[in-house]
Amino acid sequence: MIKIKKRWEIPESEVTPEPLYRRRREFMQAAGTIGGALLLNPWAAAQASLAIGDYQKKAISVDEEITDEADVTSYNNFYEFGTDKEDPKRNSNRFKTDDWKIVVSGECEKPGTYGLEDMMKPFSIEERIYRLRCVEAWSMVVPWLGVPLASVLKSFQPTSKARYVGFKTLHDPVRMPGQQRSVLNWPYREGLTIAEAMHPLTILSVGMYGKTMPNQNGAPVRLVVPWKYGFKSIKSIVGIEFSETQPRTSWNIAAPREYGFYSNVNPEVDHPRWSQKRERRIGEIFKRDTLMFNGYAEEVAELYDDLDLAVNF
Ligand SMILES: Nc1nc2c(c(=O)[nH]1)N[C@H]1C(S)=C(S)[C@@H](COP(=O)(O)O)O[C@H]1N2
Ligand SMILES: [Mo]
Repeated sequence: MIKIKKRWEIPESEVTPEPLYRRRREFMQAAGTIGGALLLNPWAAAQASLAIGDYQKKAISVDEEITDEADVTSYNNFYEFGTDKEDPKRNSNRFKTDDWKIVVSGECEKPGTYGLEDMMKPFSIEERIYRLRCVEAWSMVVPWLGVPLASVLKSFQPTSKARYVGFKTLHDPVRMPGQQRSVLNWPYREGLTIAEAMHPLTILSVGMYGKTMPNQNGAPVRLVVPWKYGFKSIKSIVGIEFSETQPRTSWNIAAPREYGFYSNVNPEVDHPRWSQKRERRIGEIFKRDTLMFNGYAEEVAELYDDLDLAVNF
């Protein structure tokens, strides 16, 4: 059977740390020998080997070099742990994400409270590796581990009234000390149209660099929406709500003139206070041109055929 790869997918052998890859092959062989009847939870298996697998930067880039892991995990925006780029790493080291629950509500047939592991159980390791560009004033290329958000959302059976999906971060000022100050209207909220949420490039991510998600990057589960500015990729998700009307989003509430609902990467539309034409790739000295939809126009431009992107920024 020949599987045609989408251009953002990377062969698993190229991004999987060697020990994990070998263990997975052994696991597959073991599963094969007893007729595939092995009742091993692939999610648990992935977690176990990911914890062991020391990511070796073996990941050969398909078209762009992966950003240094140390940079991606030490230069962060995560206001729940402070507003400086160095704060999230420093202030999140004791954040516990055991027994994580997600409340699913609104326009769907299967609302309820789901444990993260149960939610992820149906998905195999093969679905979990993506290397995507992410962009803001800085940009990076990260090997995310995750599943298409669409696969997860479909399991909740959205109704025909579900035109949007809203997301919420944990609100717990004790565990997330940054929430003791009202720099944003807590909890952090984000949203997507149902078409954006169902797009195969929208990822529900549980890890990076062959490991479980570091706290500062949004443990235990976050969105990755690679054709949008970074703030759309909400971290530490505890709520998913299907709705008929457009959900409110934190940055739009905070500064509606500066941050619209769509927030697609668009070098042609300036932020009111700065140009969005160029970006600095972390680890590089010179800036580079920012691409329309962060280089994913081929995949996502059709979602916006009917929209004036200067108005719907
Ligand atoms: N809950 C929550 N999610 C969040 C943020 C935040 O402050 N809180 N910051 C956003 C912003 S502004 C960016 S640029 C990205 C940064 O993700 P990274 O630290 O993994 O690079 O996370 C986004 N998700
Ligand atoms: Mo950001």
